[in-house]
Amino acid sequence: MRIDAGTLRQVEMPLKFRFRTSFGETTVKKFLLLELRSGGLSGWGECVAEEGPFYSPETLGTARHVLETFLLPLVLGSEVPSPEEFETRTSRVRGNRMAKASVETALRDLFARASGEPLSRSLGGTRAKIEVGVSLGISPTPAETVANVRTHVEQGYRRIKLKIEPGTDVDRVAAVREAFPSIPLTVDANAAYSLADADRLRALDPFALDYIEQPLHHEDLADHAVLAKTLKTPICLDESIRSAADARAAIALGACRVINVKIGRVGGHGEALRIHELASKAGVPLWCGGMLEAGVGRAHNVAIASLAGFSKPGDTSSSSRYFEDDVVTPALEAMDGWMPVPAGPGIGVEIRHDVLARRTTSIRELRA
Ligand code: OSB
Ligand code: MG
Repeated sequence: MRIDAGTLRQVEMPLKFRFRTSFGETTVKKFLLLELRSGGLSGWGECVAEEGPFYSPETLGTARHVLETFLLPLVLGSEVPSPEEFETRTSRVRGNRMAKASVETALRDLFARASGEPLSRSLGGTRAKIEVGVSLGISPTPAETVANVRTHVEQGYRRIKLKIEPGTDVDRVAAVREAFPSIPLTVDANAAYSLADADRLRALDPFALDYIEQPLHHEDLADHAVLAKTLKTPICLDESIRSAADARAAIALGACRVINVKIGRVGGHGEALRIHELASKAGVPLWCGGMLEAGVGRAHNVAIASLAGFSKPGDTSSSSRYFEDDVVTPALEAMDGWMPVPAGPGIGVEIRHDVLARRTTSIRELRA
């Protein structure tokens, strides 16, 4: 397809809740939204880079710079025979995976729309609905944590994940376990611990967590492998897995038994598919993580999570949990913990230009 033109917007949407993690707090979701046009069709990609370099080294500013200077010129005004061709053209650009993923996902949407096929099917997805859980930020007290869990259990979410940090961990998990003895429960430390805290992490073993997500430093596979030997609870890696090569190394070292796949963190659907292939062969279950995405990013997550290897509930909860109104229609909503996979062409949702116009804070038209 010839990529005729595009639009790069910055969009800002207030969150309905404060989302606190071990690395910071978010109250307004700010993101870049990329539209690529070919003939009469548009393909959409959402960049998940955050304002500051705290979850990942990328930011809104670096992503914009890399997109405008290095990535978009390789597709605008050019014949792009396949989404994979974008990966080939940009293979000498290192890192900057969230920036890359926003183009790659927009191309995947565009190509799937052109063939009239749901993106889920073109990626090899087999499920008509996906099982979803919810990621709950750190609350001020154990009692508030339990109340928040109760709300989401009542809404049918099929796994609850609690954000933790050193000192705000065992008390929360103990309180939630006491109130809900048998719900699937996990924790996510966002790399806030070190091996010196191993006793604190082992103190979580009695609570039958499905896994502990990213306890240690984002670059330290070796320490995760050491920790894994002394923990009963399986380790799931998030930040540490930036590519299929990272996934292969982590599995070979015994650093994790579960992987959280985020399309942005790994650079696009293509790399997510390579992780899916190797993890499936190794018998390592996957689940689809989230970055508080708005509708476009959420729809891409739902598409990849429809593949068989995504066998645990993901963080792709209902849009209405996060936002008053979303930039796509129909909004992506779970029912009783199951999210339907859209059956229409591409990501299967349409842009709400009224909402987009209200929420756009900058706009740049892109031409060859
Ligand atoms: O570590 O999974 C994470 C959000 C922003 C950055 C990192 C993470 C998260 C979440 C939220 O856990 C998942 C979601 O609801 O989108
Ligand atoms: Mg995480």
